[in-house]
Amino acid sequence: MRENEKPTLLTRRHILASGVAMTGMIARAAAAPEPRTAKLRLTADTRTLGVNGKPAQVFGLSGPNGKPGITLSPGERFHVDLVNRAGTSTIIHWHGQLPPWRQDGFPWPQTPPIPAGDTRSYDYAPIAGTYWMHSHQGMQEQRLMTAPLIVRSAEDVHADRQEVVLMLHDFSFQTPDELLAGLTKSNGSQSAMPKSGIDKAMNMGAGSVGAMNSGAMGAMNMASGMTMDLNDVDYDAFLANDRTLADPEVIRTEPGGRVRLRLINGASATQFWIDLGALAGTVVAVDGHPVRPVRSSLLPLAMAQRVDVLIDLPGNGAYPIFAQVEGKRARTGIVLAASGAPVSRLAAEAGENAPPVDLSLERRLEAVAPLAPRAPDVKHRVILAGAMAPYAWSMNGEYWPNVTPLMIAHGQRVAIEMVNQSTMAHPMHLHGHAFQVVALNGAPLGGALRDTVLVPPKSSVTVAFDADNPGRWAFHCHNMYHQVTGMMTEVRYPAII
Ligand SMILES: [Cu+2]
Repeated sequence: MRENEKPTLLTRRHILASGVAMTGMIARAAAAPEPRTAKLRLTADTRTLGVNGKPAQVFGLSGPNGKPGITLSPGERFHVDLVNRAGTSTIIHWHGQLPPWRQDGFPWPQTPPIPAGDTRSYDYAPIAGTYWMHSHQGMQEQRLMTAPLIVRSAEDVHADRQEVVLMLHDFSFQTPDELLAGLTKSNGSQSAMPKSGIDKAMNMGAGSVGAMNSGAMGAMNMASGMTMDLNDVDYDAFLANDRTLADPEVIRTEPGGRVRLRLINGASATQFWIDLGALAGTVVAVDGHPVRPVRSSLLPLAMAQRVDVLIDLPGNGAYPIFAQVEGKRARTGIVLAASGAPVSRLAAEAGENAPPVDLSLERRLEAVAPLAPRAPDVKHRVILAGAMAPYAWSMNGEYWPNVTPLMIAHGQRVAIEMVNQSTMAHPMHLHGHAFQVVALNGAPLGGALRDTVLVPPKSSVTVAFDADNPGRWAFHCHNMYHQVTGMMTEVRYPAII
């Protein structure tokens, strides 16, 4: 692990003089007094992944060391050349980061996608925490154009703990176009068809929840016996760091050591329950932002969300970290194992279906650095609607790109109430701002700072933020099939050209 390596001290002059050839050495200089100034290279590419014993062509984003994504040291700028070798145009969004809007990686007319073969440069001051990056072009995210973006804090560097990143994906051998055609039935074919809305409806009043429920279920949903929809797509596999449970990643740990587990849900249309099994976890951050510690071993993780968990390993054993798909028995995961500890084969399915991902954790979260108390200057109410048939999803009755921007002005305190009138949960993501969760179903809350919040069926969630980053910002559902069928709008400051 990086923190166990001997720091390499380099002066600014050395770094500048040595240029790109020094990048590898500089990358290990975690404790150096001067932040790195060299540019990092990030390559968007294609790769072959083995899934269920078969090869699959997918996209990838590899950093300077050839591994997925980028890890930055404390104080280091996000100074990156993004090289497009994907064979098609692309644009990469730095999910949850707060760059100037033209560096956000969204295909606005002012910031078009990067043509195949071209390079685009980025340079901004990142915020520390667990973030990720993904394509915002077409349906490339569905084909795994995603990677971790980890910005380490000074505390991370000095703490005596191992850092482990666990990134989740859903995977299908069908193309995103085929999956979407099945959902919208636009191809008229039955062969590439995901489950119908009726087949996959899960009656919440029928006691069909698994052992994981243990009081975590949203009471409103239980009480109403409402039918809700889960898992639009039937995936062929669920991946943890690109691997299934048939051949999971085994991360060797120190006996009795401490781990900071950085979990990222990079799936296109799947939500998970993180199950730490025998291990006790302490949640210390969500979506990169510190929260007051919450003890839990069972953590809901909506699409695009992250959660950081501190885990004290009890001894010399091997400890699986499972991620179980909501409404299903299917799961994926990794293993934390002391060196030499035998790792037994793990069943690909849990004993019972997991319940729907809910707000049970959200309710318990408190930001370490909440917004200053202040009444909102502007309130927007956004109705989330849609259905499985016809398959289309909207915000305030509008379908992207035919939308009316939500206008805000620099310096305002903004509140957005999201009211979900549909029977499906929507993980809602706002670009360019960290918001605080301030009410759940109208009940006030001094909740977490985040960039993505789940709005369960027939529920409302209110978030607030300070308008401090002028530009054009996407605001959308992070279920990729909801987004591409319309569930996206714009939050806009005046006088942006
Ligand atoms: Cu949605």
